[in-house]
Amino acid sequence: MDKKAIDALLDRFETTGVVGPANPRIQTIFRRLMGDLMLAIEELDISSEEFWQGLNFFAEAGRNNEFGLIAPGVGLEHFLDLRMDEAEARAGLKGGTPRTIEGPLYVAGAPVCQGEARLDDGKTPGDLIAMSGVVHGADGKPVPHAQVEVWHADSRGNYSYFDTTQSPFNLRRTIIADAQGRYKFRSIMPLGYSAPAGGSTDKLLKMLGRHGTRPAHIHFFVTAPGHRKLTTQINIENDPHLWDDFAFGTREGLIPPIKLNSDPVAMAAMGTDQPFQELSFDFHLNAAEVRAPETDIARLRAAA
Ligand code: MBD
Ligand code: FE
Repeated sequence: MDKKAIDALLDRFETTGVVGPANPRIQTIFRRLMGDLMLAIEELDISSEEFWQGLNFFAEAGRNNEFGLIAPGVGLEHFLDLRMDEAEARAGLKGGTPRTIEGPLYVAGAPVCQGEARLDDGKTPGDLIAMSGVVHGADGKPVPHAQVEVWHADSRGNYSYFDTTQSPFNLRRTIIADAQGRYKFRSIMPLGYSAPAGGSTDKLLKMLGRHGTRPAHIHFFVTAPGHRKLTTQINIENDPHLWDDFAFGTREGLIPPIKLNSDPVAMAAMGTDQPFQELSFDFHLNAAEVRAPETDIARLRAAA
């Protein structure tokens, strides 16, 4: 079948069974994607068996609620980041902390803490970490009371809420920075997440000869009035998967040095007799009044 025959078929789809006005945006997108799919079937000579296998794969992925994981795993979520970077560059925006993918594991409604927080519930095994920094605004000055939402996996790579063995909102907090824009928290060292074994993402990645593992990371939403929302992560340096992230989330500028603090005074202040890992990372936000697409992206998210 050639392009003309496919086009004629798509014309018929737009003029058959019509009972009212179409949503023109959906109609345009639908026509394009359907036409591209038909062309791919034609040019790759996709068999009927392959077609139904593919359909069943999507159906199962839906039943497993894994499309939110497939999107980063096939690089589409990173692709959206690259498009947003380009849109911001065109709008004349430069500087600012690099964005990177949100992923599917944020949960709205975490406890709100002023200035500092303890993220772990005290019964989660893992090495103590301490992280702190300052939120800077478009003028380079600290932003008083900026909001820092933080979430990360436990030492097995699992996220609370999705892992029902963890306590509610374990390793998740909303920290309101102090009057000097400073935030700090203590928690436990995360391990990189892996796509669930035997799931749709895992099956797809295996067929592509790929693993489904991320390097250890900590997620952030940083928001402040008058500024564009920042969605980002920091990575734990030295992770073997640092530059081999199945979700393509690692970026230059998001790998702060980590150092062991063995100062007895600092250890005592943390209530521990063991040295602990320390990280410092400042966030730099961009001004809101810019002709680039919104970064506060509406999407379906879990809420406890
Ligand atoms: C994660 O923890 C994550 O951050 C992403 C982007 C995808 C899957 C799991
Ligand atoms: Fe994650």
